[in-house]
Amino acid sequence: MLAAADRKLALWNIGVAYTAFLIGTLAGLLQVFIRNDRLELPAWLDYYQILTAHGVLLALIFTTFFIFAFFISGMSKSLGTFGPKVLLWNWIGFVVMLTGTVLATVMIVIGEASVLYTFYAPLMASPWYYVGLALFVVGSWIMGFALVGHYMKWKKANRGELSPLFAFMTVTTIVLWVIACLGVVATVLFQYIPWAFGWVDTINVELSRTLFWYFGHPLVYFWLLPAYMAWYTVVPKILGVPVFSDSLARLAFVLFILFSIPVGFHHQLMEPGISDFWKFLQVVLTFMVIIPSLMTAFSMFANFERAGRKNGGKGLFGWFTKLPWKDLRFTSIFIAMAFFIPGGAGGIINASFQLNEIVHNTLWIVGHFHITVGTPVAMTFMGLTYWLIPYLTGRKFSNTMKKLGFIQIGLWSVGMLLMSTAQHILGLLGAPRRTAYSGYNGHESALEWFDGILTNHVTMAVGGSILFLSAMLLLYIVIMSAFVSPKAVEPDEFVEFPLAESDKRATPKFLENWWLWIGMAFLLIIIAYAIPIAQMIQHAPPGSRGFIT
Ligand code: HAS
Ligand code: CU
Repeated sequence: MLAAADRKLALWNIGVAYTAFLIGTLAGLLQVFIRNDRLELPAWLDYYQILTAHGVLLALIFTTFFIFAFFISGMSKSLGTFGPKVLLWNWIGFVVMLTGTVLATVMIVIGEASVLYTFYAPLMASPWYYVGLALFVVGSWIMGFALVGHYMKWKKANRGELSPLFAFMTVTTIVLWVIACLGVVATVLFQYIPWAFGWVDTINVELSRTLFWYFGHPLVYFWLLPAYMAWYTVVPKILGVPVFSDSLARLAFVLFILFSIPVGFHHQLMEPGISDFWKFLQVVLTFMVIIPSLMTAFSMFANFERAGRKNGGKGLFGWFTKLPWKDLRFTSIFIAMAFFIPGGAGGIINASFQLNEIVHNTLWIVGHFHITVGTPVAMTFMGLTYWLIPYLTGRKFSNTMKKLGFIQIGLWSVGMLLMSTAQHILGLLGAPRRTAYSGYNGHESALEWFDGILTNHVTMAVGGSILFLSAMLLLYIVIMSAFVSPKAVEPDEFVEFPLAESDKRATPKFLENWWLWIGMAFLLIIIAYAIPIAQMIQHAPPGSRGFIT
C-alpha cells in the first residue's frame, strides 16, 4: 500500500476530477435536449454557456485531475514513496491548478465566458477566464515537474538503468504536455489577456487559432496516453501475462513526443491564411502520428492472444472466449479499446483534406470526439476508478458494486453508440456543430429536417440521457468506494494496483535519451510551424475587436 501522504494527494485529485464530472455531465444532458428543441432555458442560462461548461469541465478538468491522480499513484508505487519536496511541490501545483479551475468555472457559470472550450477569437470572454486558464496550466506544470523530480531522484540512485515502464510513460506524457502548452500559454499571455483587459484593441485571429491548435492537438494525446499507459501496463497484469514488448511500448510513446505537436493544421484545413504546402506537410505528419496507435493496437491483440491461449483457447480465434470477461477491470477497458477502432478511423477521415471539407463544421466531429476522448479515454478512466479508489482508501469493492459497474459501462456503451452514431450520420447530412439550433434549409426546427431512426436529434437525446444515467451510477460507485464501503479485510484484487512485469533486458538505452527526443520534436515543430507563423504575422490582416455573445 502507498504511504498515507501520497494516497491523500491522489485522492484529492480524484475528488476534484469527479466534482467536475458531475457538473460537466449535467451540462451535457441539458445540451442534447436543447438541440432537440425540447427545452427552453431560463433567461440567465444559455446554450453556449452550458456547452462551454460541458467541454471545459469534462475534457479539460476531469481528465487532467484524474490523470494526475493516476500518475501520482503509479509513480509512488513504481519508484517509491514521495519525499517531502516532491509532495510539497505537488500540493503547490494542485492548489494553483484548483484556483485556476475555480476562477474559470465561476466565469463560465456567471455567463462571462461563453466561448466554448476552444475559446476562438474574436469571441471574447472576461479576462479573468483567461487568467484562470493560465493558472490551470501553470499548476499542471508544477505538478508535472514535481513528478519529474521524483523520477530524477530514482535515476540518480539507479544510474544507467532504464526506469520502470510506468515511470517512463509518465515522464513522456509530461514532456509532451509541457511542450504542447507553450502554444496556449503564448496565445493566452500575449494575445488574449492584453486584448480582454483592453490594453490592446484587436487580436490576430489566425495566429491565435494556430497557437491554440499547436496545443489543441497534443492535448488529445495528453488524454490518450494515460489511457494507453493503462492498456500497456495494467491490462496485461489483469490478463496474467507480461508486457508484450517493453521496447515497442517505449518506442510508441516517444513517437508521440515527435509527431503529436507539428500537426495542428489538421484542425485548420478549411481556414484561409495558411498556404496549401504547410497544410499538406502537417497532414503528412498527422499520418505519422497514427503509427504509434497502430502499434498499440497490435500489442493489445498480442496480449489478448497470449492470455487466451494460456487459458486454453485453440485455433485462430478460440482465445477470444477465454479472456476474463467477468472481470470488470478488464471488460470496461476492452470496450474502451473497441470504441477506438471507429474513433481512430474517423480521425483518419478527418485528417484527409477532401473529406475534411465535408465533415469539418458538422456534428460528425462531435461524434468523433465522443468516441475518442468520450469513450476510449473516459471509459478507461472509469475502468481504473473501480480499483484505484479502493486501492487508495482500502475500502472493499463488493459484488454489488461490481454488478453496478457492469450496468454502468453497459449503459455508457449503449448511450454512446446511439448518440455518436446519430451525430456522425447527422453530420454527413449537414447538421452543423457549435450551434444551439439546427433548423437549416428553410426548416424551423431540426425535427422537420432529420427524421430517420439514426438521423434524428431524438436518438441523440435518448443516447445522451442514457449516458447521464450511467454517469450518475458511476458517481454513486465513486462515493461508495471513497467514503462508505467497509474496509477490505481479506486480500482482494480490487484493492491492488495491477502493474505487469515488463522485461527491459532487450530494450535499447537510447529510448530513454530525453534530449534526443525533445531535440527532434523541436526540430519538427520548427520545420512545420516557423514559416507559416512568420507569414501569419507578416501578412496579418487588420486585427479583430472582441465579440461577446
Ligand atoms: Fe481527433 C478533431 C484527427 C485521435 C479528439 N479530435 C478532434 C476533436 C477532438 C478530437 C476533441 O485531422 C475536435 C476538436 C474541436 O473542437 O474542433 N484524431 C485525428 C487523428 C487521430 C485522432 C488522425 N482525436 C483523437 C483522439 C482524441 C481526439 C485520440 C481524444 C482523445 N481529429 C482529427 C482531425 C480533427 C479532429 C483532423 C479536426 C476535424 C475538424 O475538421 O475540425 C489519430 O490519433 C487516430 C489514430 C487511432 C487509430 C486507432 C487504433 C486503435 C486502437 C484500438 C485497438 C482495439 C483493440 C480492441 C485492441 C488508428 C489502438 C479490439 C476489439 C475488438 C472488438 C476487435
Ligand atoms: Cu487533432
